[in-house]
Amino acid sequence: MLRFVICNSTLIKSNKKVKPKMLFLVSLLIFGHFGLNLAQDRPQFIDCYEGGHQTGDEVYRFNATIPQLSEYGFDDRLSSYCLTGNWIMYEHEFFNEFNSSGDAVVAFGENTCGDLPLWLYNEVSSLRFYGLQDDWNADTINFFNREYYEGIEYSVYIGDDYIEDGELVKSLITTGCSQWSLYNKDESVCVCVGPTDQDINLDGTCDPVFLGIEVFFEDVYGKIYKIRKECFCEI
Ligand SMILES: [Ca+2]
Repeated sequence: MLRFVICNSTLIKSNKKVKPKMLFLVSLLIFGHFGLNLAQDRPQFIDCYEGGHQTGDEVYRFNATIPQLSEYGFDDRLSSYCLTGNWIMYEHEFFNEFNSSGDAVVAFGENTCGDLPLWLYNEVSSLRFYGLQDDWNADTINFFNREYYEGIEYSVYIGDDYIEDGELVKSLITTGCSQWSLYNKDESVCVCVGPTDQDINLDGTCDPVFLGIEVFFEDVYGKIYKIRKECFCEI
């Protein structure tokens, strides 16, 4: 039985079996950047440190999806980070796709730093961003083939489109402030996802929205066929 807890802007999921499975969302957006120019591009990067509180002899900067940190000699070495953008750090290689009991940490923000929770210290083996690389606040919807944003991120959409493999979608993340309409093939089902007006931050940005489709949208689970930017579903 999974536990799914949302406290303020911190999201924790854990599976209390022999090896706990946890997902930890750190919101780092709230303070300190109210004066930003919203038109400014915000490329995504993550600086990885071996020691806590951004210490250690070397800093590894990544700005791309890294399925195997071992290729960079940094497997199971990450303890703290500084980043801009939307990043997920996974316990196992290939984004936990082949390990159903893997842990993961989600962190997002602008030029912000943090330490991993102790249960992921020196355990991270893969990492990736979601959304657009060159502007982490751009409007996107991102689909994953496993619950909790693990496995293959096989689709990123920025506008209206059709999806061929909707049955594979197990979870999704939206970035930016747009909502999205998800339809089944005959459009008899329509579900809107994404932030609401109440979710807009003081600086005009929106935090990512994380959704497990099986949990939240049973009607459209396994049947997503069409995507439209903005919400067109009748309430
Ligand atoms: Ca590992």
